[in-house]
Amino acid sequence: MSLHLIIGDKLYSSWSLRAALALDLTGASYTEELIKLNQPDTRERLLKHSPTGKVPLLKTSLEEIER
Ligand SMILES: N[C@@H](CCC(=O)N[C@@H](CS)C(=O)NCC(=O)O)C(=O)O
Repeated sequence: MSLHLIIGDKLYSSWSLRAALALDLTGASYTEELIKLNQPDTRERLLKHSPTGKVPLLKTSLEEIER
């Protein structure tokens, strides 16, 4: 199963940091995509992935998980 984690800056977004840490600890391989927060295009970029416009978002080959 493929795992693609979309996050914001880990320095500002503890939600993103927690998701990345949790995935790292599982040892699973995954790809990571950073969307810089507080930029003019942040909202537009987030909405391309997530209807809530929030990160983190984990896309798997089966489903998408927001937490
Ligand atoms: N998933 C959490 C919140 C996640 C969240 O608030 N993420 C922030 C970054 S920490 C976000 O995506 N903000 C969008 C933005 O800054 O435009 C929840 O639903 O309670």
